[in-house]
Amino acid sequence: MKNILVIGAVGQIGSELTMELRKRYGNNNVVAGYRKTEPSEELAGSGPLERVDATDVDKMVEVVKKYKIDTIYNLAALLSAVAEARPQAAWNVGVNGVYNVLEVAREFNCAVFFPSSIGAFGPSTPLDNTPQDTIQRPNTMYGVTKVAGELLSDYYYKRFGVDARGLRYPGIISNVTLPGGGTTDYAVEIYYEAIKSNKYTCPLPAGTFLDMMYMPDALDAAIDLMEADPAKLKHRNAFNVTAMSFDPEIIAAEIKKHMPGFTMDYNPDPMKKAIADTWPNSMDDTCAREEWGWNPKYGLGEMTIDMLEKIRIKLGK
Ligand code: AKB
Repeated sequence: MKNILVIGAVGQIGSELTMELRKRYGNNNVVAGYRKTEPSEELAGSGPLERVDATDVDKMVEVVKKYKIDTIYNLAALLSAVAEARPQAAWNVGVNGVYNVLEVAREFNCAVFFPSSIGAFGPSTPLDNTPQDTIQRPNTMYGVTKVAGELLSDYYYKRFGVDARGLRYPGIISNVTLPGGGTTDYAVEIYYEAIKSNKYTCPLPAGTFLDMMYMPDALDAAIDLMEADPAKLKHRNAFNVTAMSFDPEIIAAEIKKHMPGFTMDYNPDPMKKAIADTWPNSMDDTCAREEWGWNPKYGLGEMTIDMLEKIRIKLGK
């Protein structure tokens, strides 16, 4: 990877991934591509910035040529709950956009990173210790687009030799950029609300177990996979990766260890509950561990200490 384009660079993962890539590969070698939301000063001031998105092929080609791009991280997507509210837009970004990126990659010989999700599974998938290769019949538009992206990535590698690689991310927890419209967002909001008001109303019911990961591990996962020796990759794409699995009761109890007065009640959001009920309780990520050395650093305990400390500083509390 010498010249990198991040599409979706102001999003939840994209904003931190762009900064991490700049740290590792040099500020001028990582182009931040954004669409509507204005980038932060840090993002705009630290390296090249272009208004380019996955649905605009001509602009993508212009940027790829201008910066001699050899690797595209395509982080553009509508998260699961928003995708249910706007399924046509979710298809456009999540399928047409992914196709456009792969086509540009084929033409200009770029490697591609595609983030799939636990959303690529569905109600008929085994929910416990979900295998790498298993039934995928999601019943959400988000899931449909993620399965399509996984299959397109495999196809472009086999048919055209495009070096397309990807992960199935669980819920990502970060103290920098807030997620927008995901089913797993509660696991970020709970920390902010704990610090702001010492209480939280959870939109998922007790007993809803989901895989999660702290952002530093999510960034390492993407970059390590793209750096992995291709000879060792049997799957290349759509790797299950997870760092922890918990339900709302467990994360609340972890916060209470540091904030004994913290309380939580429930007001389940029917749509988020319906989506979460079809996602794995916990995934088996053995293939990622064996094929490219996936080994997360943060569990729930370490993550909670770091989240509370960083958000306190951020909110001045
Ligand atoms: C969402 O909740 O939509 C995302 C995801 C798990 O893909 N965080």
